[in-house]
Amino acid sequence: MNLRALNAQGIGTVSTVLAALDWVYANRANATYNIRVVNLSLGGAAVDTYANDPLCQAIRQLVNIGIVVVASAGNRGKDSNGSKIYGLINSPGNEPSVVTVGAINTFGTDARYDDAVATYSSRGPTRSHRTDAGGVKHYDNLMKPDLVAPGNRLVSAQAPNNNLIAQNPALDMNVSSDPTQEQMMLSGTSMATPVVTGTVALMLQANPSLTPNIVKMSLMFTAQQVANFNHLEQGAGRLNTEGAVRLAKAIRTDLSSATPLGANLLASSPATSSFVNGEILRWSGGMIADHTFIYGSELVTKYQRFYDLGRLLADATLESNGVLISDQTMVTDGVLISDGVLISDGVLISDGTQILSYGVLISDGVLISDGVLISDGVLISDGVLISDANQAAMFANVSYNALRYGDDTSPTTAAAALKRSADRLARNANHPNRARFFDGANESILSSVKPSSVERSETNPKH
Ligand SMILES: [Ca+2]
Ligand SMILES: [Ca+2]
Repeated sequence: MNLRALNAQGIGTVSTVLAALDWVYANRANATYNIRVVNLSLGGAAVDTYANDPLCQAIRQLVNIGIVVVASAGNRGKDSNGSKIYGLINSPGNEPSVVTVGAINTFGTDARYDDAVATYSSRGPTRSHRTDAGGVKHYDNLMKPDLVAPGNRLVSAQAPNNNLIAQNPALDMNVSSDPTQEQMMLSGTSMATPVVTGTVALMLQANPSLTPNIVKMSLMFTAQQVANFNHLEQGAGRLNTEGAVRLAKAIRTDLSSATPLGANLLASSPATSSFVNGEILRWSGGMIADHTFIYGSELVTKYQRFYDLGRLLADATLESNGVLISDQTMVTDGVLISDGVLISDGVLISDGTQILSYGVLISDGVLISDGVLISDGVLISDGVLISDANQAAMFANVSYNALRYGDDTSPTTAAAALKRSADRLARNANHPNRARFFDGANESILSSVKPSSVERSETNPKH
């Protein structure tokens, strides 16, 4: 279904997107449509807390009735100088129940060990907020994105009379003289998002009984952590379609809100790694839940209360004296909460504990030593203050450039990424259980699931 929330220039308003989401809700029982997943390759500046954001509210309504909603993180991961920026996840990517997708650069190779998070892919935490009666801002500070997927220089369907092509002829791949068969190249989290949405469709085809929270957990649990990027950049890791679909097939089909906490989740036990193009992809084994990373095999071996419709993954946790602990009514004892991320007065901090298995820390890698700090309401990058008005204009430009040009995929750049990941390659090379499942070609096929290219945009619908 293509609900055309954006116009031919890739621009729409919150109200047009809301109308589309309302249409999905109104048609929820239509067996002919059988809508199970919604792709939102769009977004605008996230200002109001998700609790008050009408897009987030409309999405929550869909998720609560069993529809998976996938949204792009945004293309505002750097400023016009190329400096890394945190805290500019778009709305509705700031909604806790949505699956928020960032972009990776595959460098045009099937191999995954050279992959890197795209420089422009928006980074968490979410900075949407409410202001209390005393004028104090309270930030959502959710860890986002939830995962990342290929989104850099993807070639996919081109709508006829395409405005982007008219303005940027170099994006035209000229693969056919038939305008309805043409293809174009685009970059950005809007391209990465339908790769995840296509995977969700495959998961629900394999097991239609999955709740949105089980789908979201499975996407993250099977994701492969990308070396040298933290959770605020890559979420739980890189999409692993093979693993996610295999896990979906292994999950029981008779689960419901009547299923007791701790009951078997699996009908059969899948291996917790994947083998793709000769590489072993170790599953992350956990999931992002609002303010932390939660992990443990019981996420997939036992039914968790927060898998029910109407729950959030973050219902697994409670905050106690500024520290997140597990909610024993929601989660089994074998599920653990990373102590690498704490909450203090609403601000994400890290106690320096390693929370990614490939040696990336939040505290030493990014928020401190990169010179990127997050203070109340204002993003400070390398000591440069960016005013809100300038920020809007600058990021509109940065986002458009990301869409058109993406990141460099040259061999030199790829070689640098390869070097960073050489240790992982060494670990993977001699694994005894190597096999082929998916490769880069399959990713291209999945990306064609999205609607016609002309309608996707990172344009801010609120301006
Ligand atoms: Ca690659
Ligand atoms: Ca053409």
